Amino acid sequence: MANKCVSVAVTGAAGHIGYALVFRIASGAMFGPEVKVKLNLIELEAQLPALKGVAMELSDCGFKLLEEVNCTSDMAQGFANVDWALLIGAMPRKKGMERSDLLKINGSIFTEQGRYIDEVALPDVKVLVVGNPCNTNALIAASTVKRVNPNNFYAMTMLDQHRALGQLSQKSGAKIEDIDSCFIWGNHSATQFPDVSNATINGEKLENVITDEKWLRGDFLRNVQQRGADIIAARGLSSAASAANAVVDTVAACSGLWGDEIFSLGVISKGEYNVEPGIVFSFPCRYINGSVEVVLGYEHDEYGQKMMDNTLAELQAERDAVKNLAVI
Ligand code: NAX
Repeated sequence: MANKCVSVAVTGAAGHIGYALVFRIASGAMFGPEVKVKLNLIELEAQLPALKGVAMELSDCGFKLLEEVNCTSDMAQGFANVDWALLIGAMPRKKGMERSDLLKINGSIFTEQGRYIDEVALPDVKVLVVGNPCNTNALIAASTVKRVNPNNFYAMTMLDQHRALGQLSQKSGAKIEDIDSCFIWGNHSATQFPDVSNATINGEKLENVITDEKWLRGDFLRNVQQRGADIIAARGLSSAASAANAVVDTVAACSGLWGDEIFSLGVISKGEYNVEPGIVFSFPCRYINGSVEVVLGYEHDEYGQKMMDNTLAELQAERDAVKNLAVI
């Protein structure tokens, strides 16, 4: 019998990822079969009719764990008393749009959302930013808060980790469950560093199983970094189900449902691995004693350090751009 209830806000809930996500949350995939859920679905006003359709379908699923569904374009209502805020809605880059325009528009969206979350969400709310550029959007939202702990703002890189595992599994023939310790460092972008230097396959060092170093530093890297573009080229639409699955896994891992398993997550750096404090950077993380912590002790060789420096430089440039635009 479920007693506990978790309240979750989802922005962009009528979008592609939102539509692939909300049914899985309501089914219990995110918090387990013992926890009821209340969904606050937030959309732009123009999308409220479509969102109503999503709510109708949720009602038609007979989910036993679903306590309540609220649809709104009002953030004060949508973020009120939530335990989790999943920030998926964002302005996509359109043809002819400058990068600075995109950062400015998303800057104002995530500043506003951060402020509302700070005002009306539960004090220990956790926030997962998916809308791109997700690391810098998380930084923008976290920079607005006074009451909520900014360290509770995360950027999603679980999808990149899953993409890397898929590639390694296909190359080696090993099952996903037999591959360990492959993590994503840095930005959720083409500069990300999918790092296999600490990875194992069936307990054996990965580089002893996949000996094709040219592939590891070539196609593997490219396939993970460019997977989003490859999916768009194949499907004509961007990743949605796999992104939603990564949201489910990230929140589950950050809620302790993965035990002490290590996973990739963008968090505000406190200077770990010589990453400039304040940058939202993806590290190997673990849930410990009720919170998420960066796992220390991994080492990088010269190649790995170059990859780390490169992705950090991109994140610093994004941070400087939003600073120059007076977004933060
Ligand atoms: P869609 O365009 O299908 O849906 C976005 C929805 O958000 C739309 O329904 C729109 O009305 C809504 N929206 C826009 N601004 C809003 C606001 N201020 N408040 C509330 N709702 C708002 O995009 P979708 O395919 O669902 O992707 C959503 C975001 O995820 C994009 O920014 C995308 O780039 C990003 N992604 C991030 C990934 C990651 O791993 N971090 C991977 C997948 C995805 O590319």
